[in-house]
Amino acid sequence: MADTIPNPESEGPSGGWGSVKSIARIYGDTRPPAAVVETLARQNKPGGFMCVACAWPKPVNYHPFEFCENGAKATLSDLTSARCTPDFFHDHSVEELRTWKDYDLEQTGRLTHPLRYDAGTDRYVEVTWEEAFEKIGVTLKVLPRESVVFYSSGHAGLEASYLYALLARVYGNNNLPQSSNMCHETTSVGLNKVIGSPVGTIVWDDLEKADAFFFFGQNPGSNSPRFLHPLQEAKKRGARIVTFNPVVEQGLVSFVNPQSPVDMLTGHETQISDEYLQVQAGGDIAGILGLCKVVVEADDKAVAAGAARVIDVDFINEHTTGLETFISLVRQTSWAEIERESGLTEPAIRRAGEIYIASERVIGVYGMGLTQHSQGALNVAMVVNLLLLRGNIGREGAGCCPVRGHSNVQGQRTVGIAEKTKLIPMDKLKQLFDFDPPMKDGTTIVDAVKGLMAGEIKAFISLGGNLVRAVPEQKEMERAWAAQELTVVVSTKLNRSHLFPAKNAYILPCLSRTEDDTQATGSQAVSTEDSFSHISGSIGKRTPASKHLKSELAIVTGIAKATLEHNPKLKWDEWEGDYSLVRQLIEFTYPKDFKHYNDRLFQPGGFYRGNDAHERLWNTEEKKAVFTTPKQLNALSFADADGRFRLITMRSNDQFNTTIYGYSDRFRGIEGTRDVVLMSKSDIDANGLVEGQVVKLVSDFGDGLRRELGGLTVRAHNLPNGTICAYYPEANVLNAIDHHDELSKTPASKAIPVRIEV
Ligand SMILES: Nc1nc2c(c(=O)[nH]1)N[C@H]1C(S)=C(S)[C@@H](COP(=O)(O)OP(=O)(O)OC[C@H]3O[C@@H](n4cnc5c(=O)[nH]c(N)nc54)[C@H](O)[C@@H]3O)O[C@H]1N2
Ligand SMILES: Nc1nc2c(c(=O)[nH]1)N[C@H]1C(S)=C(S)[C@@H](COP(=O)(O)OP(=O)(O)OC[C@H]3O[C@@H](n4cnc5c(=O)[nH]c(N)nc54)[C@H](O)[C@@H]3O)O[C@H]1N2
Ligand SMILES: [Mo]
Repeated sequence: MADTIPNPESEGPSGGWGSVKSIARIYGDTRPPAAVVETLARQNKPGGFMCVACAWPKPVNYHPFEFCENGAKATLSDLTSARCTPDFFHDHSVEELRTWKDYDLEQTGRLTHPLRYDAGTDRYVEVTWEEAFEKIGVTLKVLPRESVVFYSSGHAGLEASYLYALLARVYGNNNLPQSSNMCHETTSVGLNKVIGSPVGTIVWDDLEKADAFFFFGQNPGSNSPRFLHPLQEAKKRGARIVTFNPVVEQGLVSFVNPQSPVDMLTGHETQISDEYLQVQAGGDIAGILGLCKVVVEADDKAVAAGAARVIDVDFINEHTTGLETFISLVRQTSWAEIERESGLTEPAIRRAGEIYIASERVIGVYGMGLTQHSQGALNVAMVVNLLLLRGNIGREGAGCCPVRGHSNVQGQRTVGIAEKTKLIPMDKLKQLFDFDPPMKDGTTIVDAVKGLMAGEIKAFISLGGNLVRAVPEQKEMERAWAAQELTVVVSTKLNRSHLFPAKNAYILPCLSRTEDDTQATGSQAVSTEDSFSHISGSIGKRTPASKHLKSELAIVTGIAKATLEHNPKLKWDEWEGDYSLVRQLIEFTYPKDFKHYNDRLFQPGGFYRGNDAHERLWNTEEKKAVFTTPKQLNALSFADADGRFRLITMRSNDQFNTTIYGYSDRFRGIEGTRDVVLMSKSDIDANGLVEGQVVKLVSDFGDGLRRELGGLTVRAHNLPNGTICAYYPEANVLNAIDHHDELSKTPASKAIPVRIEV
């Protein structure tokens, strides 16, 4: 057992009464109608609706309330009684709204009417759907095809997403970047490179059989709280948990199950992590190399003693390539180098390594703490190296578990929202719809932002999201966004991306997944894919927030009809009237993944679309799983220098990305403000600062551009020296667009080089 982890800042364990209070506060704030409990009870169950927040899987044997603090907040915020109407926009100019905080924009409530920007009055005004679609179509028709981007955030269901990708391709490009370009693109590209799977390899049963979980840079307590239930169960049966994270995250320390009356009454806490390694930001490559060194040393001893091998020799011989060069680097690298680059001690890494060796079945879990770095793909490859050493992929109770963000972010990629043409069965599309699909790769988010800044991108359609607020280079992005010919944002709530309108700008308000979606043939279901590649149907029952809302699918078909030339194979009206026809198209396009799609839509726990790596079939170039020899020992693109810090941009449990529900980060003990910079006490002292002092962070990327964020109060926090934290999205102004994962171009949001100015 690890020493007790000092976490004086936290208000107590994650889950528990704190989470109930925190949900109740949103409930109070957002005043949902009385049937809200009934709605929450239907969340994530067969025949119910699938959570609008994250992509954590839905178990077959669900709890009475299969939702968490995070999901409940997202649902309640969709069910708010507050309405953001044309009258509101009459009262507030866009210039004025730009001075509002993200939280205040969110509080205006659900958007109710389609809106058009009127430059003369600097206001959004009501517009009919017919006029909006027609004007959007007119503008799109004359623009060069390459200059238009079709962005999506991972909310929309598989049906709308499939048609959205089709719209872009028939229009004439593959410019289909997605929020995962800022998130798990490192997985889509990096994991795919080494095991031939762009997604995680485990399923629910594996969670129940694992002997150990190794967490790298993923924070289940805030970001996927339903994960804490299987973790709690795992602890009860004696599984071990090891965490690599610079920040002591409460959900990885202890948990009181808010779904368990006994736990709630007795305050019974489950200790989560057996070992908590506060690696410095960007230090995981060295840290994991250290774990591998422990394994290799133990294996050498076993060989010398004629004992059973520690590495899985049979698996490695049959299934992998690259072990020798990797192992020789492991042997060459000294513990002194590992300690320096990871910020961890050899004994701490040894204790974690011993747990790895002692555990028959291990799951490697990771999130943004690994993916959002300059060498994010190398981080991911290192987790795979560790797992491969003992055959921990493609075996019961073992595997690789990247935890996805948005509820359908993985699924949107599965059904064609992708900028890379090699991922798309273009021949099938040609056959189905009788057109010549564009064969040139489309743009990633990084390239789209650069294209915007260069004036090459003229129009952005956004199916959800808040791109202007979510990307690096925010100040420049706001200017470039507004300089376009056309912006169309399909949204449920007002956000900052709406406040930099292009010459022609539209806000198109859509239904939430909790709401009834009635079309020509009756009430429609949609579907989503979770982090374990299971697909579940979802039916909303709530009365829509406004009678003027359209479903995301109907908005896509509306734009398509107004923009594309007539083609009898494109039956937008029929598809809009009956979503099961779209599911048939998806099944035809992706027969292996979506067999009997309509029949299996409501299978409890969702239906599994399979994963070759789970079966030890490796779709890599080498047709094997690949050991990667790291070319450097940290995940950074810059060297340490005096006064330079590695800035982590962090999320609280009181936000969902750019949506800020409140100012209570209770797990970290930060209340009433987000304008803080967290530092270790010794860094505060060493830099001549005092707690409570207000400072400015300045980008130290080295390209000569001045990027700064002021007004941040210094707070002492339990952190490794050299690593500091500030909140995302506020801190996005500090990141440079060229600071991204080398392989996948995912912005490096977790170790931004900065200096502190007073
Ligand atoms: N409540 C809530 N839930 C969410 C979201 C939200 O904003 N709020 N967002 C959703 C989305 S889109 C996503 S992608 C997921 C994100 O969920 P996560 O993947 O958990 O993302 P983060 O919280 O950004 O970062 C995860 C952890 O990485 C740690 N970390 C930072 N740098 C490093 C490093 O160099 N090494 C290591 N080992 N750790 C590091 C941070 O301290 C943090 O605890 O959550 C989803 N769920
Ligand atoms: N510095 C820094 N930057 C980051 C990150 C980080 O950790 N640090 N994380 C990155 C990550 S992981 C991600 S995923 C991106 C997120 O980037 P985005 O996905 O673009 O942003 P969100 O904040 O999730 O989008 C919120 C908006 O979506 C709309 N919305 C909500 N529900 C629905 C719906 O059902 N349908 C539609 N059409 N719209 C809806 C609402 O209008 C809301 O304002 O940000 C990235 N940026
Ligand atoms: Mo994400």
